[in-house]
Amino acid sequence: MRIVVLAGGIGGARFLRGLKRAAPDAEITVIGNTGDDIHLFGLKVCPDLDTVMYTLGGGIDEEQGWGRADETFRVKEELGAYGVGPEWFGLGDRDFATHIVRTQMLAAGYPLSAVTEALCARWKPGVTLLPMSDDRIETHVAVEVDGERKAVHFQEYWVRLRASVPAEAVVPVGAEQAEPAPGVLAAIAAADVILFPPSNPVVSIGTILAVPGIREAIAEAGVPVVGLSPIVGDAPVRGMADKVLAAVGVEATAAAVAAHYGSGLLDGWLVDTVDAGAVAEVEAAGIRCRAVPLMMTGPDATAAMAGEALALAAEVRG
Ligand code: FO1
Repeated sequence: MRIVVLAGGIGGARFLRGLKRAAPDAEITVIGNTGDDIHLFGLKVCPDLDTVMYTLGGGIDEEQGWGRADETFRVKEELGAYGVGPEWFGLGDRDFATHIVRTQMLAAGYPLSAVTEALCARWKPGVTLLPMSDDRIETHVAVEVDGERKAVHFQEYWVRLRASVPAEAVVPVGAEQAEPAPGVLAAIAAADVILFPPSNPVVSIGTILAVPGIREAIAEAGVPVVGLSPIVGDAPVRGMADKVLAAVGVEATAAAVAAHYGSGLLDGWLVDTVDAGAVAEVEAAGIRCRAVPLMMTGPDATAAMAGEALALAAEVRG
């Protein structure tokens, strides 16, 4: 079975670990979000691609959900000693190697998709990891700070500001001129199932869908598209999805996120058991809905969730 998964950072990566357990024989292609990418110290950092690669490759800092395990920060400290920032983005020594290799391959003319393939040759994530695009796309957030309205890079909003100020707008800069990376549309066309894991619906999955051609390809794929709510009990499970959902005028509820994707895209939607009351509302929107445990409390729970998503896809297929 060929499964295509649109993934952001931590939530998507953890879900993928469960999906690999639930469907060990499946051919999984991950379309990774690159809107979180940031250029720091002359290096290109791809947080969501790296989080998937490290999580599935066994190198992730499990407790943080991002960055490498057993990390040290000597280079960051030395940069700080030179007064070279930003100090608010924690790049570790092991992680720096990934960004150095990526940046020198990009400088040699390799597209991001080829670079990602090369990095994955080391990590062997057990999935095909494709960036959503080889073109530069960076999410910026319009905020009002000290009475001044400005656009900050997503990472500054997320990490330095901790999403403590309302996001007035979220803009994937460059998306309109971008193209899907090689293999992305082909993977969607060849898929038997397409899954939206509990990643951020605005800055992760929303950004992937903003690449011209991807949303249309999924809508026209003619195969079950099933999503899992990142919102449980009217609050995001992790991260601050509610902050960016507000920016796009979407309530932080499991039903509102399903409606946000829409029945033109979604065939099925999993909500957590605490949101069982939302099932009727989602079904009324033309999206098949089931209430199952959605807390990724460990590998067994995550594998069970992934199994439920595949079961709903089978039910939708009929
Ligand atoms: N998140 C933080 O909250 N603080 C950090 O200092 C931080 C550093 C960092 C470095 C590399 C990387 O790949 C991810 C990092 N993240 C950090 C997480 C990152 O902001 C998020 O994973 C995504 O951008 C949102 O999904």
